[in-house]
Amino acid sequence: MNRRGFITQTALTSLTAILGTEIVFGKFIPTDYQPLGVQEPSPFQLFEKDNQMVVLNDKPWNMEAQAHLLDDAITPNKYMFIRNNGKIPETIDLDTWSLLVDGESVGQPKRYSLAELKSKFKHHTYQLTLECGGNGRSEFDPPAKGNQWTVGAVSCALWTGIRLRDILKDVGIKNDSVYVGYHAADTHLSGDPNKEPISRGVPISKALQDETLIAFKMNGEDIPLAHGYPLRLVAGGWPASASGKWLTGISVRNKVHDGSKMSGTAYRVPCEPLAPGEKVTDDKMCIIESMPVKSLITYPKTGAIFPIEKKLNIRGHAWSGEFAVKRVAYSIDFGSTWHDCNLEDATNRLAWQHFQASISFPKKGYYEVWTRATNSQGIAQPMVLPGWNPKGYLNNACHRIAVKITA
Ligand SMILES: Nc1nc2c(c(=O)[nH]1)N[C@H]1C(S)=C(S)[C@@H](COP(=O)(O)O)O[C@H]1N2
Ligand SMILES: [Mo]
Repeated sequence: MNRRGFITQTALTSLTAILGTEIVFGKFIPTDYQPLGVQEPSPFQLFEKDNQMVVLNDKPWNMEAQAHLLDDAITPNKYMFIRNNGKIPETIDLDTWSLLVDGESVGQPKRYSLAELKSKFKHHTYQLTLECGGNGRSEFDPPAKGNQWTVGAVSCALWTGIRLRDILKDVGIKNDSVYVGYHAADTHLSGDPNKEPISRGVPISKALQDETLIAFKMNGEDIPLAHGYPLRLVAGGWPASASGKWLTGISVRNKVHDGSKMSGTAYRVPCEPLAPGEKVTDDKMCIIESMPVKSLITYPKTGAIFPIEKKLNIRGHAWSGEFAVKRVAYSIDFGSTWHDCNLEDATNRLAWQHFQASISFPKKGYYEVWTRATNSQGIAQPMVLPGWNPKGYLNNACHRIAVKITA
């Protein structure tokens, strides 16, 4: 590493040779940063092909979108990532499907049929951001086990359902309620019927928010099977693992819910920062709550080539868990200087916000466009990787795309 913390001239010369064009702001590349254009497979080679969802695992099914597929303001069903911990329920009988509300903090458990839920309570629709806690995991070093999500495990669909709060009121909950845990109809990969693949939830304060829904529609239609048909908990802005699919039960607990994947390193991060690879004991791990501030460039697709005459209009989305995003800025010089994008307000709380910017490039060559969002608390995305943690959660580094500008 040289003293300035930037890449050496020798390294820059070889990168330029690989890219076949000048890296215009190459002197600003931080040491240890590998430009996107020289990674394998090359974004410039992939650009023409590759316009599909990417399957990361088929046992269980897990697939993610590519950034450019998430260009719509509202994520269409076909571009919504799928994250399953167990096996999708095989048969769903709508006539017998029911939701049981029980737990220590409920006096008398109560069971509702689907028809009762839909007729008894008022319907609400919100656009809600759901991002997997492990989105961005593939970048961590040392690597973390699990699905190697890049940037596409995030969605912002329209969800219609009833407020969890309204049901809890109907059942009647005690003053000692602490947490709401979900139970679902998917089955454990081991085949053991007594094991739940996942049973997480949210603290009572989150459960009582206006936007926390028990949903039966996604984008105006029945929820697709992979996304939780016929009933799903949706707690926007939190790790999507809190939003139980194929919902059959809600337990109102007088302590933090202790269902499957609520302990150890599952959906938990060190309460205090760790050195990469450092060991940590369970009692020093904290449950992930509101997701961190983040942005995604959805146009252009990484690997695009543009002529220098025209300005490049970039666009994308930004979100920040429970908070609003106040600023999105872009950089074309590896983070040395930043320029504001236009940023829209969200349609409702917990929905992502759209940004655009019009960029002129000083000369032909290789560039990276980076975006960085800052939330209402003044917290901005880190330029590269944030704190290492054993399961590779919460990578909210600036989004980066590679472009070539030609004469
Ligand atoms: N019942 C059930 N709910 C679940 C899961 C699951 O495996 N089973 N996966 C969770 C996780 S980890 C995520 S990221 C989201 C993914 O939601 P999606 O597949 O609809 O995008 O669902 C959550 N809800
Ligand atoms: Mo997840």
